[in-house]
Amino acid sequence: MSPPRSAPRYTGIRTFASLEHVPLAALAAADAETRAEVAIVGIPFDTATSWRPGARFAPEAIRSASVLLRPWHPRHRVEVLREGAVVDAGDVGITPGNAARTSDQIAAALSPLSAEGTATLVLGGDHTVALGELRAHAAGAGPVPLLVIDAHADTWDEYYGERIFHGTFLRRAIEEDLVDPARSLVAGLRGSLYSPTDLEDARALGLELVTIEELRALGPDGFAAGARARCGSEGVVLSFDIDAVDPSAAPATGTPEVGGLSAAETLAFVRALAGITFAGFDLVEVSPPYDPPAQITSLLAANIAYEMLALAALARAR
Ligand SMILES: [Mn+2]
Repeated sequence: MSPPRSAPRYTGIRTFASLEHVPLAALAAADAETRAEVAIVGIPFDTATSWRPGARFAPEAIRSASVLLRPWHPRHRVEVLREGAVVDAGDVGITPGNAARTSDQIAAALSPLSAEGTATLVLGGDHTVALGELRAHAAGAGPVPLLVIDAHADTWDEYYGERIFHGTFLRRAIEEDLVDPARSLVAGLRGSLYSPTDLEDARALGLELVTIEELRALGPDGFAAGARARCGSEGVVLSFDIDAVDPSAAPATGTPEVGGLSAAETLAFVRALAGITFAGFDLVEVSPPYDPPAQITSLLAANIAYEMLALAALARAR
C-alpha cells in the first residue's frame, strides 16, 4: 500500500501533477536510455481568439488544478504518473500577437521531441497552437491521423484577414499537408454556423465529421470503434478543445457553445480510446479568467490531461 505524499500536495512548485520539471532543451538532449516517454508542454498563446482571450493563463491554471491527481488509474489499472517516464517540460516561448511566428516557435520547440519518439501533451493556449504542434509531428512522420474533439470544425479560411487563427488551424494544417484528412475525424460539432455550407466545406477537405447528437448516439465504445477504423491505431494525434464540454461543466473557454458533453461523458469518451497509440495530445482553449472561484474548467482540464497520460501509459504497457 502506497502512503500519501510525505508533504501536503499544496506544497512545492507547481508542475503538472508535481512531476519532475525537465526543460525542453534538456529533454531534447537526453540520450535514449533516460529520455521521457511523455513530455507535458505549456503553450501560453491566446491572441488568435475571436471571442474571449485568457488561454495564456491555462498552462499555469491546469498545473495548479492537477496537483490533486494521484498516480494510479483504477479503471485502466495502470500507473499514470511514472517518475522519469512522464515529465513537465515547462512552457514554449511564444510571441503574443504574432501567430505565424509563434507557430514557428512551437514547431522548433517540439520537433526534437517528436523526432525522438517522445509523445507530447500540449496544454494550450488557443487552438492555433495545434498548427505548430502538427508541423512538429509531421516533420518526421508525414501527414498524421488527427482525432479532434471540439464543438467547432476549425476549418474556416480566415478571420478579419488573418489566416492563422484559432478557427482556421485545421484548414491550414491540411493545406500544409501536416494532417491526412482521410484518416482524421472531428467529433462533438454543435452550435450556430456562419453559413449553410460550413460543414460541407469541412467535409470537402476530406474530413469525417461527427455531430454531438451522433456522438451521443454512438456512445463511448461506438465512437472509439469509429475512431480506430478512421484514424488507425498508431501515431494518432488527439486534440481536445475544452469547448466540446458543456459550459455548465467548462464555462471558462474562448468560444462557449451550449449543449455539450458532461464531465462524466468527457472522461468516458477519452477513456474509450484505449488501444490507440498516440504520437501527441493537446488540450486547448481553457480561459482561466472566466472560471468561477472553484476553477471547475481547469479541474476538468487537468483530469482530461490525466486520461490522455493514461492512454499513453496503456500504449507503453502493450
Ligand atoms: Mn477548436
